[in-house]
Amino acid sequence: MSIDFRKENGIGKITFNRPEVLNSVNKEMAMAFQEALKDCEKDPAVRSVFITGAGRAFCAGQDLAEVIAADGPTLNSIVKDHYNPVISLIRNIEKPVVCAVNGVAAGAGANIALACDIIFAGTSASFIQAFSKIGLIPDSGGTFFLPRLVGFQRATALMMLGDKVKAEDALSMGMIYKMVADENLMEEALECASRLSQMPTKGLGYTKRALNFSMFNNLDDQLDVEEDLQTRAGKTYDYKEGVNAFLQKRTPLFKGE
Ligand code: T3D
Repeated sequence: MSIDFRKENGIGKITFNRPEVLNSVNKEMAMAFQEALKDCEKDPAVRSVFITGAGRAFCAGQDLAEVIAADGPTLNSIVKDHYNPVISLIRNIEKPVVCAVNGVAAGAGANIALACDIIFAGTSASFIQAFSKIGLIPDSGGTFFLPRLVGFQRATALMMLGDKVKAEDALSMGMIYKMVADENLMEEALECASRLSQMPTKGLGYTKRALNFSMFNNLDDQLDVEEDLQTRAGKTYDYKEGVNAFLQKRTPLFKGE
């Protein structure tokens, strides 16, 4: 199976599983990834999503052997049908998506990571906007997320030059949330996904929605978004539980409702 997908303890755990080709993405894998994300979106028992790669890489982007195959998908279909739905799903699932970048993340693989809510990377991980080296433009939301994460100038240079960014540099640029020793990466990133899965899922989902809007809203529009979503958050079970638990000096038990 090109994707290992399991649901455990409130976490939808997705592992890219083509290690022999550094988890590069072919059609089958793209579709399986989309199905797993849709399952996570629909299933109320899943309260956080975790994405990582098997073997020594996170994901080397598009499977380049597939694009030269006579019966392979067209470039247009690869972007429209494989990657765009993946990025839309990651951003629109109203649950936190944590990723653990365990090695190289190149091309679409780098940009799939950048679309996630919280990015952990192992010390030996790296990020490469590999597209320019083969005459392509960055896709999978890269031109949207990277300039917002690291600034326009750095994003332009990284995308034009295709230089490898080591995890420590990605951290100092603000591209990722945390760098963790390779041997502790899975434990720490999963711990984060587990913690999030016990938190008020609706509130986290509304937070994500507000952050999505903040990418293009002006302040007045964003204040309206906050007013609306705060009103909704205030109607959730978990809000009442959080306030009651605080006043009763006990640990809250959130249900994600
Ligand atoms: O038509 C379209 O392409 C549209 C889609 C665009 C989206 C994109 O993602 S475009 C960008 C595609 N990705 C790349 O250009 C990255 C290609 N890979 C690399 O540059 C290098 O493999 C890495 C820098 C990622 C890692 O280098 P290294 O030296 O650690 O490993 P390696 O020896 O290059 O790779 C190991 C194996 O994985 C090797 O196979 P082999 O020789 O052991 O049989 C290699 O061919 C395979 N592999 C790595 N990346 C890909 C791949 N096979 C197919 N597609 C790949 N992307």
